[in-house]
Amino acid sequence: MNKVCVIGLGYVGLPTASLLASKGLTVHGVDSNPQIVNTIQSGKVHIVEPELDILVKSAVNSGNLVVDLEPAPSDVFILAVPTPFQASHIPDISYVEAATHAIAPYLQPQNLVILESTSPVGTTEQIYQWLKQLRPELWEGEALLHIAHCPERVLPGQILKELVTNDRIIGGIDPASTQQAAMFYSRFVSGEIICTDANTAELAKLTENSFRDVNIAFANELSFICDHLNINVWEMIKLANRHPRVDILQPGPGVGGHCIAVDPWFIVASAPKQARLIRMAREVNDSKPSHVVQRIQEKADRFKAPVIACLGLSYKANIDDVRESPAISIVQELSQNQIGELLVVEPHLDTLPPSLEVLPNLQFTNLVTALEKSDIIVLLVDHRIFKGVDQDSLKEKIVIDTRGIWR
Ligand code: SAJ
Repeated sequence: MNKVCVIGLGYVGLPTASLLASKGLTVHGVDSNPQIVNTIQSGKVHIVEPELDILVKSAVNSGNLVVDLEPAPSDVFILAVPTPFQASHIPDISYVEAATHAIAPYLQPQNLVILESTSPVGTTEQIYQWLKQLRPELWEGEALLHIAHCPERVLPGQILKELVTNDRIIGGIDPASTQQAAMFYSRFVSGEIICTDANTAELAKLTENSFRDVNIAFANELSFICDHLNINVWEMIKLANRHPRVDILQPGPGVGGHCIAVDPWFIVASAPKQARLIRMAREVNDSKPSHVVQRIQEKADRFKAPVIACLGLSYKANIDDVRESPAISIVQELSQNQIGELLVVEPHLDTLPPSLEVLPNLQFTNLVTALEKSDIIVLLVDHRIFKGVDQDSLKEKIVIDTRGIWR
Protein backbone atom coordinates (compact mmCIF):
# COMPACT_ATOMS: atom_id res chain seq x y z
CA MET A 1 0.00 0.00 0.00
CA ASN A 2 2.63 2.51 -1.11
CA LYS A 3 0.73 4.32 -3.83
CA VAL A 4 -2.15 6.49 -2.68
CA CYS A 5 -4.65 8.52 -4.67
CA VAL A 6 -6.44 11.26 -2.70
CA ILE A 7 -9.63 12.65 -4.27
CA GLY A 8 -10.50 16.16 -3.10
CA LEU A 9 -7.69 18.50 -2.03
CA GLY A 10 -9.53 20.62 0.52
CA TYR A 11 -9.17 21.07 4.28
CA VAL A 12 -8.81 17.31 4.85
CA GLY A 13 -7.54 15.94 1.52
CA LEU A 14 -4.59 18.30 1.02
CA PRO A 15 -3.14 17.93 4.56
CA THR A 16 -3.62 14.13 4.33
CA ALA A 17 -1.99 13.92 0.88
CA SER A 18 1.01 16.01 1.91
CA LEU A 19 1.44 14.18 5.22
CA LEU A 20 1.46 10.79 3.43
CA ALA A 21 3.96 12.16 0.88
CA SER A 22 6.19 13.37 3.72
CA LYS A 23 6.16 9.80 5.12
CA GLY A 24 7.61 8.55 1.82
CA LEU A 25 4.42 7.31 0.14
CA THR A 26 3.80 8.09 -3.54
CA VAL A 27 0.73 10.31 -3.57
CA HIS A 28 -1.42 11.32 -6.52
CA GLY A 29 -3.70 14.18 -5.43
CA VAL A 30 -6.82 14.93 -7.46
CA ASP A 31 -9.08 17.95 -7.53
CA SER A 32 -11.72 18.90 -10.09
CA ASN A 33 -10.80 22.59 -9.79
CA PRO A 34 -7.92 23.45 -12.19
CA GLN A 35 -7.03 26.55 -10.16
CA ILE A 36 -6.46 24.44 -7.03
CA VAL A 37 -4.38 21.94 -9.03
CA ASN A 38 -2.22 24.77 -10.48
CA THR A 39 -1.72 26.38 -7.06
CA ILE A 40 -0.54 23.11 -5.46
CA GLN A 41 1.58 22.19 -8.49
CA SER A 42 3.53 25.40 -7.94
CA GLY A 43 4.13 24.37 -4.30
CA LYS A 44 1.55 26.78 -2.85
CA VAL A 45 -1.66 26.30 -0.87
CA HIS A 46 -5.21 27.61 -1.34
CA ILE A 47 -6.22 27.33 2.34
CA VAL A 48 -4.80 28.82 5.51
CA GLU A 49 -3.71 26.20 8.03
CA PRO A 50 -0.63 26.42 10.27
CA GLU A 51 2.46 24.87 8.63
CA LEU A 52 0.50 23.39 5.71
CA ASP A 53 2.31 25.63 3.20
CA ILE A 54 5.72 24.29 4.30
CA LEU A 55 4.56 20.66 4.19
CA VAL A 56 2.94 20.99 0.75
CA LYS A 57 5.97 22.74 -0.71
CA SER A 58 8.36 20.05 0.46
CA ALA A 59 5.96 17.24 -0.60
CA VAL A 60 5.73 18.69 -4.14
CA ASN A 61 9.47 19.42 -4.36
CA SER A 62 10.34 15.86 -3.22
CA GLY A 63 8.29 14.48 -6.11
CA ASN A 64 6.23 12.33 -3.70
CA LEU A 65 3.12 14.47 -4.23
CA VAL A 66 1.85 15.08 -7.74
CA VAL A 67 -1.52 16.69 -8.40
CA ASP A 68 -3.85 16.30 -11.33
CA LEU A 69 -7.45 16.66 -12.49
CA GLU A 70 -7.77 12.88 -13.00
CA PRO A 71 -7.08 9.87 -10.74
CA ALA A 72 -4.32 7.34 -11.46
CA PRO A 73 -3.87 3.64 -10.66
CA SER A 74 -2.97 3.26 -6.96
CA ASP A 75 -3.08 0.80 -4.05
CA VAL A 76 -5.26 3.01 -1.86
CA PHE A 77 -7.92 5.56 -2.86
CA ILE A 78 -8.99 8.11 -0.24
CA LEU A 79 -12.19 10.09 -0.88
CA ALA A 80 -12.13 13.45 0.93
CA VAL A 81 -14.84 15.33 -0.92
CA PRO A 82 -17.55 17.66 0.46
CA THR A 83 -20.82 16.26 1.82
CA PRO A 84 -23.09 19.31 2.14
CA PHE A 85 -26.88 19.31 2.44
CA GLN A 86 -29.50 20.35 -0.12
CA ALA A 87 -32.78 22.18 0.47
CA SER A 88 -34.69 21.01 3.59
CA HIS A 89 -31.40 19.80 5.10
CA ILE A 90 -31.33 16.61 3.02
CA PRO A 91 -27.77 15.20 2.71
CA ASP A 92 -26.11 15.66 -0.66
CA ILE A 93 -23.71 12.79 -1.42
CA SER A 94 -23.36 13.67 -5.10
CA TYR A 95 -19.64 14.52 -4.67
CA VAL A 96 -19.05 11.06 -3.17
CA GLU A 97 -20.90 9.54 -6.11
CA ALA A 98 -18.86 11.59 -8.62
CA ALA A 99 -15.60 10.62 -6.88
CA THR A 100 -16.62 6.93 -6.92
CA HIS A 101 -17.31 7.16 -10.66
CA ALA A 102 -13.99 8.96 -11.20
CA ILE A 103 -11.90 6.24 -9.51
CA ALA A 104 -13.87 3.26 -10.85
CA PRO A 105 -11.90 2.83 -14.12
CA TYR A 106 -8.57 2.85 -12.21
CA LEU A 107 -9.44 0.21 -9.59
CA GLN A 108 -7.68 -3.14 -9.46
CA PRO A 109 -8.31 -6.25 -7.32
CA GLN A 110 -7.14 -5.88 -3.69
CA ASN A 111 -7.24 -2.07 -3.86
CA LEU A 112 -8.47 -0.28 -0.76
CA VAL A 113 -11.09 2.49 -1.08
CA ILE A 114 -11.48 4.72 1.99
CA LEU A 115 -14.24 7.25 2.53
CA GLU A 116 -12.99 10.00 4.88
CA SER A 117 -15.80 12.50 4.21
CA THR A 118 -18.32 12.83 7.04
CA SER A 119 -21.29 10.98 5.58
CA PRO A 120 -24.86 9.90 6.29
CA VAL A 121 -25.28 6.35 7.56
CA GLY A 122 -25.22 3.93 4.61
CA THR A 123 -22.87 5.92 2.33
CA THR A 124 -19.97 3.43 2.52
CA GLU A 125 -22.38 0.62 1.70
CA GLN A 126 -23.67 2.78 -1.18
CA ILE A 127 -20.12 3.12 -2.57
CA TYR A 128 -19.92 -0.68 -2.54
CA GLN A 129 -23.21 -0.88 -4.47
CA TRP A 130 -22.07 1.70 -7.04
CA LEU A 131 -18.72 -0.04 -7.58
CA LYS A 132 -20.38 -3.42 -7.88
CA GLN A 133 -22.40 -2.00 -10.76
CA LEU A 134 -19.53 -0.08 -12.35
CA ARG A 135 -16.89 -2.84 -12.05
CA PRO A 136 -18.70 -6.16 -11.49
CA GLU A 137 -15.59 -8.18 -12.36
CA LEU A 138 -13.81 -6.83 -9.26
CA TRP A 139 -16.18 -8.89 -7.13
CA GLU A 140 -15.43 -12.19 -8.82
CA GLY A 141 -12.95 -14.69 -7.31
CA GLU A 142 -11.05 -14.11 -4.09
CA ALA A 143 -9.11 -10.93 -4.77
CA LEU A 144 -11.89 -8.59 -3.79
CA LEU A 145 -11.86 -4.85 -3.46
CA HIS A 146 -11.71 -3.46 0.10
CA ILE A 147 -13.95 -0.55 1.11
CA ALA A 148 -13.97 1.21 4.49
CA HIS A 149 -15.05 4.39 6.22
CA CYS A 150 -12.49 6.24 8.33
CA PRO A 151 -14.09 9.56 9.26
CA GLU A 152 -11.81 12.57 9.49
CA ARG A 153 -11.82 14.17 12.96
CA VAL A 154 -9.30 17.00 12.61
CA LEU A 155 -9.89 20.44 14.08
CA PRO A 156 -9.21 23.33 11.68
CA GLY A 157 -6.23 25.22 13.11
CA GLN A 158 -4.64 21.98 14.41
CA ILE A 159 -5.06 19.72 11.39
CA LEU A 160 -1.48 18.54 10.91
CA LYS A 161 -1.07 17.59 14.55
CA GLU A 162 -4.48 15.92 14.87
CA LEU A 163 -4.06 13.92 11.62
CA VAL A 164 -1.33 12.01 13.42
CA THR A 165 -2.36 12.06 17.09
CA ASN A 166 -6.15 11.58 16.99
CA ASP A 167 -7.63 8.13 17.55
CA ARG A 168 -9.24 6.83 14.35
CA ILE A 169 -12.45 4.85 13.94
CA ILE A 170 -12.43 2.39 11.05
CA GLY A 171 -15.48 0.59 9.74
CA GLY A 172 -15.26 -1.60 6.66
CA ILE A 173 -18.02 -3.15 4.59
CA ASP A 174 -16.56 -6.50 5.79
CA PRO A 175 -13.88 -7.54 8.33
CA ALA A 176 -11.18 -7.86 5.64
CA SER A 177 -11.79 -4.24 4.53
CA THR A 178 -11.64 -3.03 8.14
CA GLN A 179 -8.37 -4.88 8.68
CA GLN A 180 -6.76 -3.51 5.50
CA ALA A 181 -7.75 0.06 6.35
CA ALA A 182 -6.50 -0.34 9.95
CA MET A 183 -3.13 -1.55 8.62
CA PHE A 184 -2.92 1.46 6.31
CA TYR A 185 -3.68 4.06 9.01
CA SER A 186 -1.30 2.44 11.50
CA ARG A 187 1.53 3.56 9.18
CA PHE A 188 1.08 7.24 10.03
CA VAL A 189 -1.35 7.54 12.99
CA SER A 190 0.06 7.53 16.54
CA GLY A 191 -3.44 7.58 18.10
CA GLU A 192 -5.36 4.36 18.72
CA ILE A 193 -7.11 2.67 15.79
CA ILE A 194 -10.51 1.31 16.72
CA CYS A 195 -12.32 -1.12 14.45
CA THR A 196 -16.07 -1.41 13.90
CA ASP A 197 -18.47 -1.71 10.96
CA ALA A 198 -19.14 1.00 8.35
CA ASN A 199 -22.58 2.13 9.62
CA THR A 200 -21.37 2.46 13.22
CA ALA A 201 -18.31 4.44 12.10
CA GLU A 202 -20.53 6.80 10.11
CA LEU A 203 -22.93 7.40 12.99
CA ALA A 204 -20.10 7.77 15.53
CA LYS A 205 -18.64 10.66 13.54
CA LEU A 206 -22.02 12.36 13.14
CA THR A 207 -22.60 11.86 16.87
CA GLU A 208 -19.33 13.59 17.81
CA ASN A 209 -20.33 16.75 15.99
CA SER A 210 -23.94 16.56 17.21
CA PHE A 211 -22.70 16.25 20.80
CA ARG A 212 -20.82 19.51 20.36
CA ASP A 213 -23.76 21.18 18.61
CA VAL A 214 -26.20 20.22 21.38
CA ASN A 215 -23.79 21.52 24.03
CA ILE A 216 -23.24 24.81 22.20
CA ALA A 217 -27.04 25.11 21.80
CA PHE A 218 -27.36 24.80 25.58
CA ALA A 219 -24.88 27.68 26.01
CA ASN A 220 -26.67 29.76 23.36
CA GLU A 221 -30.04 29.12 25.00
CA LEU A 222 -28.55 30.34 28.29
CA SER A 223 -27.51 33.52 26.47
CA PHE A 224 -31.14 34.09 25.36
CA ILE A 225 -32.32 33.53 28.95
CA CYS A 226 -29.65 35.85 30.37
CA ASP A 227 -30.41 38.60 27.84
CA HIS A 228 -34.07 38.35 28.87
CA LEU A 229 -33.24 38.50 32.58
CA ASN A 230 -30.44 41.06 32.18
CA ILE A 231 -27.77 38.78 33.60
CA ASN A 232 -24.19 38.50 32.29
CA VAL A 233 -24.15 35.05 30.69
CA TRP A 234 -20.35 34.78 30.73
CA GLU A 235 -20.11 35.40 34.45
CA MET A 236 -23.04 33.07 35.15
CA ILE A 237 -21.52 30.18 33.11
CA LYS A 238 -18.15 30.70 34.77
CA LEU A 239 -19.81 30.32 38.16
CA ALA A 240 -21.85 27.25 37.15
CA ASN A 241 -18.70 25.65 35.73
CA ARG A 242 -17.13 25.75 39.20
CA HIS A 243 -19.27 22.68 39.97
CA PRO A 244 -17.05 19.59 39.57
CA ARG A 245 -19.43 17.89 37.11
CA VAL A 246 -20.57 20.91 35.07
CA ASP A 247 -18.68 22.04 31.96
CA ILE A 248 -20.81 24.38 29.86
CA LEU A 249 -19.43 25.55 26.50
CA GLN A 250 -19.37 29.19 25.39
CA PRO A 251 -22.26 31.04 23.71
CA GLY A 252 -21.39 32.80 20.46
CA PRO A 253 -23.02 34.50 17.46
CA GLY A 254 -24.16 31.09 16.18
CA VAL A 255 -22.51 27.89 14.98
CA GLY A 256 -20.58 27.90 11.72
CA GLY A 257 -18.20 25.77 9.73
CA HIS A 258 -18.77 22.96 7.29
CA CYS A 259 -19.20 20.29 9.98
CA ILE A 260 -21.07 21.09 13.18
CA ALA A 261 -23.70 23.23 11.42
CA VAL A 262 -24.25 20.47 8.85
CA ASP A 263 -23.65 16.97 10.21
CA PRO A 264 -26.43 16.82 12.84
CA TRP A 265 -28.92 17.23 9.98
CA PHE A 266 -27.67 13.91 8.56
CA ILE A 267 -28.85 12.18 11.74
CA VAL A 268 -32.15 14.07 11.62
CA ALA A 269 -32.65 13.00 7.98
CA SER A 270 -32.02 9.32 8.85
CA ALA A 271 -34.19 9.24 11.98
CA PRO A 272 -36.52 12.28 11.91
CA LYS A 273 -38.91 11.04 14.59
CA GLN A 274 -36.20 9.99 17.02
CA ALA A 275 -33.73 12.90 16.63
CA ARG A 276 -35.79 15.54 18.46
CA LEU A 277 -33.12 17.10 20.68
CA ILE A 278 -30.56 17.12 17.85
CA ARG A 279 -32.99 18.96 15.56
CA MET A 280 -33.91 21.45 18.29
CA ALA A 281 -30.24 22.17 19.01
CA ARG A 282 -29.70 22.99 15.32
CA GLU A 283 -32.69 25.31 15.39
CA VAL A 284 -31.49 27.09 18.56
CA ASN A 285 -28.00 27.60 17.10
CA ASP A 286 -29.37 28.71 13.72
CA SER A 287 -31.57 31.31 15.44
CA LYS A 288 -28.65 32.98 17.19
CA PRO A 289 -27.47 35.27 14.32
CA SER A 290 -30.92 36.92 14.06
CA HIS A 291 -30.96 37.39 17.83
CA VAL A 292 -27.63 39.24 17.56
CA VAL A 293 -28.97 41.40 14.72
CA GLN A 294 -31.99 42.29 16.87
CA ARG A 295 -29.70 43.40 19.72
CA ILE A 296 -27.66 45.54 17.32
CA GLN A 297 -30.87 47.04 15.90
CA GLU A 298 -32.00 48.07 19.40
CA LYS A 299 -28.71 49.92 20.01
CA ALA A 300 -28.61 51.41 16.48
CA ASP A 301 -32.08 52.94 16.95
CA ARG A 302 -30.44 55.48 19.31
CA PHE A 303 -28.46 57.01 16.42
CA LYS A 304 -29.57 58.97 13.36
CA ALA A 305 -26.94 57.46 11.04
CA PRO A 306 -25.13 54.77 13.01
CA VAL A 307 -21.71 53.49 11.95
CA ILE A 308 -21.28 49.88 13.00
CA ALA A 309 -17.94 48.06 13.14
CA CYS A 310 -18.29 44.31 12.53
CA LEU A 311 -15.16 42.57 13.76
CA GLY A 312 -14.47 39.17 12.19
CA LEU A 313 -16.09 37.14 9.40
CA SER A 314 -14.63 33.63 9.76
CA TYR A 315 -16.65 30.93 11.48
CA LYS A 316 -14.22 30.76 14.41
CA ALA A 317 -11.04 32.30 15.76
CA ASN A 318 -7.69 32.61 13.97
CA ILE A 319 -8.63 30.99 10.66
CA ASP A 320 -9.75 32.33 7.25
CA ASP A 321 -12.60 29.83 6.71
CA VAL A 322 -15.96 31.60 6.22
CA ARG A 323 -18.08 28.56 5.33
CA GLU A 324 -21.49 28.68 7.08
CA SER A 325 -20.12 31.54 9.19
CA PRO A 326 -22.71 33.15 11.48
CA ALA A 327 -20.71 36.40 11.22
CA ILE A 328 -21.44 36.50 7.48
CA SER A 329 -25.19 35.95 8.10
CA ILE A 330 -25.19 38.77 10.65
CA VAL A 331 -23.44 41.23 8.32
CA GLN A 332 -25.80 40.23 5.48
CA GLU A 333 -28.88 40.76 7.64
CA LEU A 334 -27.60 44.13 8.93
CA SER A 335 -27.00 45.28 5.36
CA GLN A 336 -30.35 44.01 4.07
CA ASN A 337 -32.18 45.73 6.96
CA GLN A 338 -30.21 48.96 6.23
CA ILE A 339 -29.42 49.33 9.92
CA GLY A 340 -26.45 51.65 9.35
CA GLU A 341 -23.11 52.03 7.65
CA LEU A 342 -21.09 48.84 8.16
CA LEU A 343 -17.30 48.77 8.57
CA VAL A 344 -16.24 45.15 8.19
CA VAL A 345 -12.88 43.84 9.46
CA GLU A 346 -11.39 40.40 8.83
CA PRO A 347 -7.61 40.31 9.31
CA HIS A 348 -7.35 36.83 7.74
CA LEU A 349 -8.80 37.94 4.37
CA ASP A 350 -7.50 40.41 1.77
CA THR A 351 -10.93 41.22 0.34
CA LEU A 352 -14.60 40.72 1.17
CA PRO A 353 -15.98 37.22 0.48
CA PRO A 354 -18.13 37.15 -2.71
CA SER A 355 -21.38 36.83 -0.69
CA LEU A 356 -20.76 40.32 0.82
CA GLU A 357 -19.11 42.06 -2.13
CA VAL A 358 -22.32 43.25 -3.73
CA LEU A 359 -24.09 44.42 -0.57
CA PRO A 360 -24.81 48.14 -0.02
CA ASN A 361 -23.73 50.29 2.98
CA LEU A 362 -20.71 48.08 3.56
CA GLN A 363 -16.99 48.75 3.52
CA PHE A 364 -14.05 46.38 4.09
CA THR A 365 -11.51 48.11 6.30
CA ASN A 366 -8.83 47.62 8.96
CA LEU A 367 -9.24 47.35 12.72
CA VAL A 368 -7.88 50.78 13.61
CA THR A 369 -10.16 52.61 11.15
CA ALA A 370 -13.21 50.59 12.17
CA LEU A 371 -12.67 51.23 15.89
CA GLU A 372 -12.06 54.92 15.31
CA LYS A 373 -14.99 55.64 13.00
CA SER A 374 -17.76 53.53 14.54
CA ASP A 375 -20.52 54.28 17.08
CA ILE A 376 -21.24 50.61 17.73
CA ILE A 377 -18.66 47.82 17.81
CA VAL A 378 -19.86 44.27 17.26
CA LEU A 379 -17.30 41.59 18.07
CA LEU A 380 -18.19 38.54 15.97
CA VAL A 381 -15.04 36.40 16.09
CA ASP A 382 -12.63 35.98 19.01
CA HIS A 383 -9.47 36.40 16.88
CA ARG A 384 -6.26 36.80 18.89
CA ILE A 385 -5.71 40.28 17.40
CA PHE A 386 -9.11 41.50 18.71
CA LYS A 387 -8.31 40.27 22.22
CA GLY A 388 -5.43 42.75 22.28
CA VAL A 389 -7.65 45.81 21.71
CA ASP A 390 -7.16 48.46 24.41
CA GLN A 391 -10.38 48.42 26.44
CA ASP A 392 -10.02 52.13 27.31
CA SER A 393 -10.32 53.02 23.61
CA LEU A 394 -13.83 51.51 23.60
CA LYS A 395 -15.18 53.53 26.53
CA GLU A 396 -17.12 56.00 24.39
CA LYS A 397 -18.59 53.29 22.14
CA ILE A 398 -21.45 50.86 22.41
CA VAL A 399 -19.94 47.38 22.45
CA ILE A 400 -21.75 44.15 21.62
CA ASP A 401 -19.35 41.32 22.34
CA THR A 402 -20.89 38.07 21.04
CA ARG A 403 -17.89 35.99 22.18
CA GLY A 404 -17.40 37.36 25.68
CA ILE A 405 -13.71 38.25 25.21
CA TRP A 406 -13.98 41.81 26.52
CA ARG A 407 -15.83 40.95 29.71
N1 SAJ B 1 -18.48 27.32 19.07
C1 SAJ B 1 -19.21 28.04 20.01
N2 SAJ B 1 -19.00 27.82 21.33
C2 SAJ B 1 -18.09 26.91 21.77
C3 SAJ B 1 -17.36 26.17 20.83
C4 SAJ B 1 -17.58 26.39 19.48
O1 SAJ B 1 -20.03 28.89 19.64
O2 SAJ B 1 -17.94 26.78 23.00
C5 SAJ B 1 -18.69 27.55 17.64
C6 SAJ B 1 -17.45 28.03 16.88
O3 SAJ B 1 -17.29 29.41 17.03
C7 SAJ B 1 -17.79 27.60 15.47
C8 SAJ B 1 -18.54 26.31 15.67
O4 SAJ B 1 -18.99 26.31 17.01
O5 SAJ B 1 -18.63 28.55 14.83
C9 SAJ B 1 -17.77 25.05 15.39
O6 SAJ B 1 -16.43 25.17 15.85
P1 SAJ B 1 -15.65 23.98 16.59
O7 SAJ B 1 -14.31 24.48 16.95
O8 SAJ B 1 -16.48 23.44 17.66
O9 SAJ B 1 -15.56 22.82 15.52
P2 SAJ B 1 -15.12 22.71 13.96
O10 SAJ B 1 -16.36 22.80 13.13
O11 SAJ B 1 -14.01 23.63 13.61
O12 SAJ B 1 -14.54 21.21 13.92
C10 SAJ B 1 -15.39 20.16 14.35
C11 SAJ B 1 -14.60 19.28 15.34
N3 SAJ B 1 -15.53 18.36 16.00
C12 SAJ B 1 -15.63 18.28 17.36
O13 SAJ B 1 -14.97 18.97 18.10
C13 SAJ B 1 -16.57 17.26 17.90
C14 SAJ B 1 -13.49 18.53 14.61
O14 SAJ B 1 -12.82 17.63 15.48
C15 SAJ B 1 -14.08 17.76 13.42
O15 SAJ B 1 -13.07 17.05 12.70
C16 SAJ B 1 -14.71 18.77 12.49
O16 SAJ B 1 -15.78 19.40 13.21
C17 SAJ B 1 -15.19 18.05 11.25
O17 SAJ B 1 -14.51 18.18 10.20
O18 SAJ B 1 -16.17 17.32 11.32
